[in-house]
Amino acid sequence: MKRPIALPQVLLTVFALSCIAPHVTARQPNILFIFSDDHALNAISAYGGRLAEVAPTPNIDRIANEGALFRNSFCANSICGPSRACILTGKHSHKNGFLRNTGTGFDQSQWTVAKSLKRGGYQTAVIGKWHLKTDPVAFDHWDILPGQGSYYNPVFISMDGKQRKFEGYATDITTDKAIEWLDQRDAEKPFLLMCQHKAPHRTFSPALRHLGALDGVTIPEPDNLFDDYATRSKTLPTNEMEIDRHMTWAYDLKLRKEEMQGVTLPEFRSYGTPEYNRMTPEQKAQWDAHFAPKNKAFIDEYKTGSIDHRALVRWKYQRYMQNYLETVKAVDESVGRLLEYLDDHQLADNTVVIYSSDQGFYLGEHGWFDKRWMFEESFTMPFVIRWPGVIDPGSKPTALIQNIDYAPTFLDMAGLETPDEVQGKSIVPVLRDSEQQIRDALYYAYYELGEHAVPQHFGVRTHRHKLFYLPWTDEWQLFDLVNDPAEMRNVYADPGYADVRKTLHQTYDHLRSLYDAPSYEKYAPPRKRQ
Ligand code: SGN
Ligand code: CA
Repeated sequence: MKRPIALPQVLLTVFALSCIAPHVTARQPNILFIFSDDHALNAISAYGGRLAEVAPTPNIDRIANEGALFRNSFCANSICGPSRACILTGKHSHKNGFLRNTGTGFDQSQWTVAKSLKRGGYQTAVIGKWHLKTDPVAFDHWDILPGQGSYYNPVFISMDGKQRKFEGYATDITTDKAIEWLDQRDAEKPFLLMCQHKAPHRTFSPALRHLGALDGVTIPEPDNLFDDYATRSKTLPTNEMEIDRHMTWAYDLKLRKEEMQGVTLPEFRSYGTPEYNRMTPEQKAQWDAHFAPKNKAFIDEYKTGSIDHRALVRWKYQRYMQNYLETVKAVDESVGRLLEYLDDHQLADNTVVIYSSDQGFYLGEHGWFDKRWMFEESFTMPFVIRWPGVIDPGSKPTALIQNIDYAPTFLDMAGLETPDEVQGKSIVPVLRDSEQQIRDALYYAYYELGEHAVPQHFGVRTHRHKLFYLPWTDEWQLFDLVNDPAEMRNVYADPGYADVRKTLHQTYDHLRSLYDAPSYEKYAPPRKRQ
């Protein structure tokens, strides 16, 4: 027997509807959120970086050309799970509780944007990389990769809790699944679809059809591939993310153990070849046809002793970038397929399309791969967005935006209320008028306990400057991003920057207080580092 609905519940429902109803627009837009993992701005041609010519991304660029490209788009904490938690909650890590990848899992009892959208009439789905440890809540449909997921023949976990393996390439399969979901959704309701790729995350493994796409291309190097880390934190030289010392031969650079017989290559750590081991014999044959002759040629040359240290770093950089940029190709194709689907189904006009990635990535800048740091390459998130009839095509807003802004933005688009606890701001005013600004400065906090030997740090960035603090070594860093965009010179102690330093300290204190940031000790490791 059904229980009669209790009066307080009826009142609550009426109250909830009265909160929502007045703001709901006649046609709530669909939101297609295409999200990748570790995709640097420098590897998206619309951003016009040094790789734009050798590795164009025409489909991602299409979103920018038909909508807006945000160059000043940043994360709040440059690491996977935390960035995703910031997106879902609109809050900084210390408020949503998911401070680091190694934590206990996202607390699903808290408010999320999916909860409000679902309640506000949206159908919600998330497909692909999730990485929050606890199962998605408030998604009508989910089909996710376990943890980091795999590139080849990946396993997915679906809503029945079962794990199933799919033959093929993760980026393609994630896209297939997204399209399948679009095909069977309830066309009467608006949707939020989060299509979240594993690519181009480490191990930077391309779709087999793209192997060789960059053969014969010399990929431009960044000017600071051989950074000496002078003037900056003493922790930089000990980071474990150098192409030189920490990129692994088999795992990252695709030289299999069998191919390295008879030669001792200097190696920081060996992780083997888990992706190769997942492939079918036919797939391995395709892989080998591409890599084996190149690897042999390299090993033969290495044995002659003619490759000096710098040449070796340069060889690794080329190999790394070939794989990374070839991995991006399938991501761009995924975007193309999804845009085509919207066109073919007359959905383009009422669908907001966003392409973003959980944080940026080092593509050799400072000699690095990986992310974590508040330096530009990993602090930035690509953010291109198309919303026909609202955004002027080809806009390039300069507003400082952050991943905590996505949740309030989605709600604003849908005409739904944003709870007071949310710390981010809607960027809809900027979408309507690209000259608008929504803040003067952003707050950043990184809490991991030393993976890749990157220390915790906390800072602020304005349009022109960046100040951050490293509590483990008690060091401050200050950069002038106009005079020194590559962040090679820490000017914290420069008397010429005394006034700037003072103002930035005030901004830093103000933002820490505004966001109710914790003390440095609260989330520090139990014993003092360094
Ligand atoms: C793994 C990688 C790291 C990477 C983190 C975080 N190591 O631990 O290189 O920084 O993921 O990436 S690996 O040996 O497993 O490849 S994140 O995008 O999930 O935050
Ligand atoms: Ca990531």
